[in-house]
Amino acid sequence: MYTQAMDIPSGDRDEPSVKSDAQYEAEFEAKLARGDFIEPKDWMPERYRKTLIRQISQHAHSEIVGMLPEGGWITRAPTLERKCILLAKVQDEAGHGMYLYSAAETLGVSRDELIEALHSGKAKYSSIFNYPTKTWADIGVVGWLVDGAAIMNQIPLTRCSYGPYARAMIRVCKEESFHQRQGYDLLLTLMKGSEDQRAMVQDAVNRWWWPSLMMFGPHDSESTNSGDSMKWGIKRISNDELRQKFVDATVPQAQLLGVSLPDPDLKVDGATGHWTVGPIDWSEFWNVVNGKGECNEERLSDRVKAWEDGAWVREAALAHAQKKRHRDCVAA
Ligand code: BYC
Repeated sequence: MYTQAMDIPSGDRDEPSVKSDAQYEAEFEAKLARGDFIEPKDWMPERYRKTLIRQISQHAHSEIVGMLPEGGWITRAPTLERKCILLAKVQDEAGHGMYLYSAAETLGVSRDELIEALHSGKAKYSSIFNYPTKTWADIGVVGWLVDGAAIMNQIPLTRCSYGPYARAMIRVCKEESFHQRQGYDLLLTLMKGSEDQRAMVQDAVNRWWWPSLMMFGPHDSESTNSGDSMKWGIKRISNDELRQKFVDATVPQAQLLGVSLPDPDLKVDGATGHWTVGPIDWSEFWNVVNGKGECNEERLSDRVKAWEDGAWVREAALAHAQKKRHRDCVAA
């Protein structure tokens, strides 16, 4: 229903062509080597297309499911200003989901297929959104750490080899930057408040620190998709390198805020100057990714309910578009 009908490159090309697959492949490789974008109508290897659909759609689902943990706090924000900020942030996430679904559609998959995969539990979305937001401080910590990790991961994606994904990321990153700053600002305010408010911030940091580090995905040695994705310029920086950049950027922010990070092994490596962290609990990560996190079931059922409750909006939009098309035809 929402698919942008586009010509997409495929193995069975419409026009008779004198080029062999090897020539197409060589052109594709040459474009990557020059740093040119691959665009929707360009020839691309089937595995490149599938990898992009997988990553972009998982990313889109994450933005959409990511509205849920924060959305529930809009009515409970403590001031009008905080409510406006949170409302704007959650709406931004919806917009990110829409750009990303559109980018995935340019690869020849329909939005209906993608949404069906999410709602049936087949598709993955970021592990981070299967944790509960228990207090108002969680909203600050989600902005600071979760959006902070998201920016670290997404900035290199603005240079990804697939044009529509890279261009979508430029706007997304600008908005994520506002999201991160509003979270940090919220926390700075709470830290200037009462003893209880400071304790609430520390408790939220204790719960979100490790899941935020897991957002970057498994260690490079365990990352099944990285080899191809790095070769094709979809990923520019590895999971572990991005995680390290995030830790190095975040530890001084925690110090400024006046919170401790829940890792007894956290220390500066004298030789490299980097902050090193203790071991990550990958069994927890895989448990959450495989549907057994604290909120997996709730997130999916809330998402399906939101989709079903919104059916009348989609029907009304379609009826309006049909009426307009009919009027335009009559007028022409
Ligand atoms: N959660 O080979 P790997 C946001 C899966 S939204 C769940 O390293 P890849 C925000 C991975 O899919 C933030 N699954 O994978 C929104 C793969 O399984 P499959 C979302 C994960 O793709 C609202 C397997 O583990 N950001 O910021 O090379 C409010 C092996 O991993 C996760 C994006 O989606 C995970 N954390 O690298 C606030 C960014 N990590 O698919 C904030 C775009 C890994 O083979 N995505 N897996 O079955 C990426 O950059 C990459 O997909 C990842 C993973 C770095 C996440």
